[in-house]
Amino acid sequence: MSDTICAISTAPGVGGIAVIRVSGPEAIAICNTIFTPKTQGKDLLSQPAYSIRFGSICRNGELVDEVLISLFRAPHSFTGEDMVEISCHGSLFIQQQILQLLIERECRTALPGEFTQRAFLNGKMDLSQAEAVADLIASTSAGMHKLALNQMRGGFSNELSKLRVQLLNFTSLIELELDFSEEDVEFADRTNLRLLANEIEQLIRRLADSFSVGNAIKNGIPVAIIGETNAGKSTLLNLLVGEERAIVSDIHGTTRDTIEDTINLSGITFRFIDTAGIRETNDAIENLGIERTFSKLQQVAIVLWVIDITGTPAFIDSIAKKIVPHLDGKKTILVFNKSDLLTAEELSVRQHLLQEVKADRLYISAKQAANTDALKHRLIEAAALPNINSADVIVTNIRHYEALTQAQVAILRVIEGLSTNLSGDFLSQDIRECIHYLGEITGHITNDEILHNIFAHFCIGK
Ligand SMILES: Nc1nc2c(ncn2[C@@H]2O[C@H](COP(=O)(O)OP(=O)(O)OP(=O)(O)O)[C@@H](O)[C@H]2O)c(=O)[nH]1
Ligand SMILES: [Mg+2]
Repeated sequence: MSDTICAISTAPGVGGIAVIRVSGPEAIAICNTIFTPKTQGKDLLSQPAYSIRFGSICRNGELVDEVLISLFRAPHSFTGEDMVEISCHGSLFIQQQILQLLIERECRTALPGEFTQRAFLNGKMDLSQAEAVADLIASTSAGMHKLALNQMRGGFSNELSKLRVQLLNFTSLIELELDFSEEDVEFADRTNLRLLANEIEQLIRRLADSFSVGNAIKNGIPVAIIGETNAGKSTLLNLLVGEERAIVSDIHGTTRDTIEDTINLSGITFRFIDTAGIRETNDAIENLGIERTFSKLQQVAIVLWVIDITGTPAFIDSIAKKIVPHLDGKKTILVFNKSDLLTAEELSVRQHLLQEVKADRLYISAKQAANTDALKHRLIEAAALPNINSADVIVTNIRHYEALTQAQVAILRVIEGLSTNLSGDFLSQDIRECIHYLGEITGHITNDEILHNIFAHFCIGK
């Protein structure tokens, strides 16, 4: 890791200023060769850490820009290495010229996430904290922001690390017993081990359970828009997300595949899923779409069931027979659409439709955007996410969730093994497995593939 890397860290394009970051053993020396300080003699080599210097950068004798240089010295920097941040004017041309100068002086352009990867490898943060940096940058709602911030500041990984170390101590003791197996000694106190295993199991369970909330906050609460063909589902999706995401037509069976888009309502992210309308059809592709509708339905907690209110009661009942069995345990909102086509009197006659279905009901016109604010209100109520405060630990990352699930299986085997007096060698195997999965979360256990997958999704310059 001896090379020095550089990248433009501000968003691509023109801005008021841009920041170019340089990190590595030669960062200060290289930047010193392109920088002329305003005050003579104040070169970068003599610049103290955490200070800013004003000066100019020239290329081939021509002034490129006047810049500010912030300087950090290892190990007290983001990456843990010597670092320089060049703040220049935000012209694309200036940014490219400075980058070019750095590359000519043996700086290498950084890979996505490479600064953060170095921070991780230099022990400045653990892996789950590094991942939180990416989440923080990507956060678009108050909830996502808070969760990412918690995780970046240590979140649950500190706690997991401590328990992991305690487990490691126990396995070493148990493994030591194996060396003295003739003598029937017990170095590892089984009562304490049982207490620790229970504590770990409870923590893992709490973290794994928090994933459904964490995932909803991070990726949006999934809401399926379902119903008969031509009911106006795609019209409603377009209206909710504020753009023409799905094709709308008066032909039955227009939507064949699921279409998803997210919006933010009152700080909550919703992920709406428009689906293929339900009807009897011989069209193979449409039938695949309908199958997909039902499988999507399984994955959501909230359902918007759209009904063309001008349909006959018999028809509406026939569709209900197909849909109702799939609504168990879901928050359902019956959305009677196309109410613009009926008079108030006709509407009131239809109040009894689907009375037997346990759901909220609303009369709207998706086409005329009538009563849709009420619908948004109901959605916010239905979402009812717990308020997160800064002490809450909530898992948002599927990689962590999967590792937690595996760790839980292992620790449950340890608990079981302790109660059946399982021999030390088997016990230590299960403990080691749990240690392994906990280590995957914090980054004590990694391999190049995991690291690559994580950091490849970062922006360049972070
Ligand atoms: N009058 C009226 N027409 C509507 C309303 N909502 C949708 N429509 C019309 O109903 C037709 C079907 O709308 P879509 O949104 O494509 O219906 P869909 O439920 O997505 O249909 P499929 O994709 O075929 O399942 C279109 O011609 C829409 O313009 C409404 O509130 N009032
Ligand atoms: Mg549609």
